[in-house]
Amino acid sequence: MARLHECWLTEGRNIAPEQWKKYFTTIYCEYTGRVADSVVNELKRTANTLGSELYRTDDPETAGFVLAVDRTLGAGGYRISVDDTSITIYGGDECGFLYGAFRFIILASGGYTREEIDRCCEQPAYPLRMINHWDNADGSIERGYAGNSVFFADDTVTRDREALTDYARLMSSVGINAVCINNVNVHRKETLFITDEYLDDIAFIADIFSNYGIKLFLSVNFAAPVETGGCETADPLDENVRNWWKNIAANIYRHIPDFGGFLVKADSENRPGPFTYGRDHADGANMLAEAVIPYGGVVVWRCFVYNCHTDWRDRLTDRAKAAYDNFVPLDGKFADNVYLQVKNGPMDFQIREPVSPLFGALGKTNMIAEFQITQEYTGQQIDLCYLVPMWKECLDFVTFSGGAGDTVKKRILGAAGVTNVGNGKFLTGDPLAGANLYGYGRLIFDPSLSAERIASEWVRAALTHEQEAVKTIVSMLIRSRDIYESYTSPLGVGWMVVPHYHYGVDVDGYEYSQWGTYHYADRDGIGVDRTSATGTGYVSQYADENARMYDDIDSCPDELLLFFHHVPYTHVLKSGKTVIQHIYDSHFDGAEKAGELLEVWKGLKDAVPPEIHAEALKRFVMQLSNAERWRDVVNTYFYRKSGIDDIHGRKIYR
Ligand code: GCW
Repeated sequence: MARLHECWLTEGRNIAPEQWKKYFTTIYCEYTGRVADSVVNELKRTANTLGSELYRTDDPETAGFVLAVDRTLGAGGYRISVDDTSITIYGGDECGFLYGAFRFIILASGGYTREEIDRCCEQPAYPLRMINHWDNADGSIERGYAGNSVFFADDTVTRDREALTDYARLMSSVGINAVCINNVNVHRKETLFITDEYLDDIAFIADIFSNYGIKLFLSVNFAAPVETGGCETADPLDENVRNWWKNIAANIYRHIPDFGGFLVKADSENRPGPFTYGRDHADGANMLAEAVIPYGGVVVWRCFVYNCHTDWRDRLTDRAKAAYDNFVPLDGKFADNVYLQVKNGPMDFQIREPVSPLFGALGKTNMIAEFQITQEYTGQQIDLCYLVPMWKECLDFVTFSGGAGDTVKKRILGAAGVTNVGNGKFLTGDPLAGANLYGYGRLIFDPSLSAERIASEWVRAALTHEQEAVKTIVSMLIRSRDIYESYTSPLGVGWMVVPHYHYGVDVDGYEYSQWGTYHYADRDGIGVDRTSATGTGYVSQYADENARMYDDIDSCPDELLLFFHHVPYTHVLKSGKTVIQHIYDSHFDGAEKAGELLEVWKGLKDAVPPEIHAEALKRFVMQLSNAERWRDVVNTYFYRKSGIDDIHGRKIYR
C-alpha cells in the first residue's frame, strides 16, 4: 500500500530526542473512542521514530503523556501543558486531543522550545472547517496540479487504507473537520456516488475519516432524480422528487452514519439547478436540507452563480454583480441546516479582487467563505504564491453592515478551501505549496494568526530549523503574492490568462468571450467602470462606507483601481505614477523579483531536504520564464495600445 507524501508531518523525524524522548514512555487517556485511539497511535508513531515505545497506562500520575478532558475548552479546543515529567493535553472533546497532540508534534518538529509549547491553547473559531476536492471518478482532478486523485482511479474508489489514513492525519493535523471528496461539477459517474453502486466504497473512506474527526461530504448533481433516479423531473417542489432525495439520504446514512451532507453547484456554468423548473436557490437548497435534517446533515450551497453566456458587446451585464443579485433577495429563506458558500471575491479567485459584497449583504443566512488553495489563477503550483495574506485580507475586511467592527470573519461560520493535493511525488506538486494547505487549515482554525507566524510554523516543520534559512524562506513566501501580482494582470483588472488553462499570459484571451471577464483596454485607457453613477452599479452592492470609497476615484485603493474604474493611461495613481508607467514598472520589477527568488532558492541548497530543493528549483526556473513572458507581452501590448514610452527607456518590444 502506498504512503502519501508527508508534507509537514514527518512522524517526529525532526524532533530533538534529547528534549522530548523522555516523555514517550506511557500514555494515559481519560476518554476512549476512535479519535482518541488515533491520537495514541499518532504519538506511538512519533515514539517509534524517536527510538522508543509508548504504552498505555491506567496511572495518570506516572504517565509521560496524559490526555485529559476539560469541557470548558469546547468542541475541538485544547490546551497543552508541559512539565519536567509529563505532557498533558487537555481537550474539550476527543477532537481537542487530536488537535492538541498534532500541535505538539508540529511545534516540536519545528524545534519550538518547551516554553513556547507549554500553555499553547486554541479553540477553533468556526464549526465548519472544510476542504473541497474537485476530484473526478476517473482519477483526474479539475484544476489539480499535483497528480491524480487520492480517492479515485478508473471510475472506482481506490480503497488504499494507508494513503487515506495519511490524508486524514494531515487534514486533521491542521483542524480540518469536513471533506467533500468529489468535484462540484458532478459528471455521469459521480452522479452515482449517492447510490448503492458506490456507497460501500465511499463508506470505506468515511470510516477512515471518522477516526480523525472528519465528516465526509459528497457533491451532488441537482438533476440526479432524472439522470439516475427514473424521475420525470428534478423540480424541488415536486413531492416525488422530494421523496426520492429523502430515500437517497436515508440510504446514505445507513452506510455512513456520520455523513456530513451535500455540496451543490447549481445553475452555474451549465450545471443543472432549480431555475429549469422556475424555482429559486432557496427552493433547491431547502429540499436537500429537508432530506438530511433527520440525521443532522447539512447542505452547502455555492453562490458561484452567474451568466456564463454573456455577450461582450453588452456593457450592462456585469458578472461581478451576479452572486449578490441571485442570493440577496433570498436572504432569510434558507433552512437552518443550509450554508451558503461564497467565493472570497465576486469574480473567480483572481490574484487581486475586492472582497465579495455578499458577505456584508447576507444577514439572515448561514455563510462560509470559499478560498482556492489550488493555484488555478495564481501560478498553478509552478510560480510561488503564498495565499494566506490574501485570505486574511478577506477575513479582516470590514463590511460595515453591522457597524465599524463588522468584519467578514465575524459574519461567517466557517470556510471551504478548494484543495491543492494529489497523489504525485509531493502531495502538493510544488513542495512549497504545502504552505498554502497548512496555512488554510491554521488560518480558519484561528484567523488571528499572522501570515508570518503560519509560514514560519510550516517552514520549520516541513523544511528546516536553521534560523537564517527559515527567515529567508518565510520572507520569500510573504513577498510571493505581490511578486506574482506585479508581473500578471495589473491593478485588480484580472484575467489576461490563456483561456481554459489559466496559466501564462494572453491579454485579450477572454476579451471577446462569453465569460464576462473583460478589461476594455483601448488606445486611451483601461479598466471596468463599476461605479454607481456611470458604471454597472456593482459598487452599490457594498455598505455606504465601502461604496463611497470605491466610487470615488481618489479614495479607491490603487491595487483595485481598474476593477472599479475605467481610466486613461495617464491617470495618476496615489503612488504618484501614471497607470501606464505603473504597468511598465511593475512588470519589469516583477520579472526581476522572480529572478531573485530563483537565486535565493539556489543559495538554500544545503538548508532544505535535497529532493524538495531540486523540485522547487525546477519550478523557480519555470516561474522566471513565465514572468519574463508576461512582462514582455503585457508591456508590448500596452505600448502598442497607448503609444506611450517607458520613462526609463527600458526594453519594450515594439
Ligand atoms: O474557476 C472556475 C474554474 C472551474 C471551476 C469553477 C467553479 C469546478 O475554472 O474549473 O469548476 O470555477 O468554481 O465551480
